[in-house]
Amino acid sequence: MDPYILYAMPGSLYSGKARSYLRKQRIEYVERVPGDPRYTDAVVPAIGRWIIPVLEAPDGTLVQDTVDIIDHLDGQVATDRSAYPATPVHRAVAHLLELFGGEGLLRPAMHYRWDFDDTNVAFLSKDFSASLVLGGDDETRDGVFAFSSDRMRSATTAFGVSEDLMPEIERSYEQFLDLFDAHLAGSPYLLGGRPTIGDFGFMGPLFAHLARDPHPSVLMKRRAQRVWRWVERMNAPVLDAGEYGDVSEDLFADDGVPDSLRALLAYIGEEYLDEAVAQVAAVDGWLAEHPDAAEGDVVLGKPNRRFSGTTTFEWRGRPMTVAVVPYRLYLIKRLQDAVAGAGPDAEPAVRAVFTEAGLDPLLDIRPRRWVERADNHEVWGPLQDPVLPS
Ligand SMILES: N[C@@H](CCC(=O)N[C@@H](CS)C(=O)NCC(=O)O)C(=O)O
Repeated sequence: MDPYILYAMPGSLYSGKARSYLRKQRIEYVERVPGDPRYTDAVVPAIGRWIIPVLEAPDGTLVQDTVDIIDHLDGQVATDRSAYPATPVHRAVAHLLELFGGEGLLRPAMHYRWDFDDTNVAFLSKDFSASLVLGGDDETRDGVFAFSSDRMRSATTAFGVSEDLMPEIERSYEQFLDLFDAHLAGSPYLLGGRPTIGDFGFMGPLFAHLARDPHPSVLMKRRAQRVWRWVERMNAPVLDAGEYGDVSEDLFADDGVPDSLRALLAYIGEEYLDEAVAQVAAVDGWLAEHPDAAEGDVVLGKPNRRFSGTTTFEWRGRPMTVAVVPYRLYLIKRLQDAVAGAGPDAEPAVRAVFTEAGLDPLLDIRPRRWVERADNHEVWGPLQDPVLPS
């Protein structure tokens, strides 16, 4: 059988999530960069936008989006190696961690990549252009980096980075490192002895930006050695947990959540709940103003439109304005679907853990249309009664 192909690049946030999954599951794959003509000639026209990662299966099927890539592959691995925990609390927590990792940690990832040019930019320039152009002279490469980095730099403000809030963003990230590092004292992965979608969600920002770019990599190594080791472990095709001794690959016993993980969840409740709620409310507001948007329509009309305006919420006692990203609703819906799928008997245990962390509103909030996915695009779901904070 031909191997899978992952169109990706080392410095790309979401590529790190998909690559880690392929490696941890020991799936044979080769990686191609977006500078490869096959990406431009075949993948972009088929997917309808420039986006990475994209997985090409041996039968030629193209799968875009890390959630769908993991789903596509996870159906083929042994149940006891699935990235989706079988028990309800772990499963819901894994969805929440995937959301926070891929979307919530974007802010420190962007800040530490683009606001430290003295230490970062020489590396970034070579690293980006090596994947974006195959061959080419230095002048071409520098031009490609200038173009792509301008876009990404301006995206930092879309994710809430401003001069004013930078010190607080750094304090918040340092607190995150301390909590995650403390949790890793007890287990090699977030939910115990093997990685779940929560770990893969964390891996995007923590690998591509925060462990790899020069400035934040030193911070992580100095402040949170266990987190740095977790990143290394998440790229290894073996357990890579020697420092834990004779550790089992099971998740925590009895669907349990240790105190160190409860502390991390409480941090996510403090840091991210208001933002997530504001995103859902803002997408609902957009839908109220666009009653023509119908079930199955591509969200915002074009697959490469990612933002539906801005929203402002209170973060650490200060107003923060960010872009509204409808895609996040896809992740929140999947969290709620996982809880519903576990059945009414399982719900109280999930709710207790979420309530303790102040995250229970995420179990109930609902816009008038969810974001779903079809044919590698985000599409609107059916109309429903919204449930929003008053
Ligand atoms: N939801 C997507 C996000 C993928 C994504 O945003 N990838 C970035 C690179 S890390 C990208 O291709 N950005 C291109 C652009 O925004 O134009 C996933 O999980 O795969």
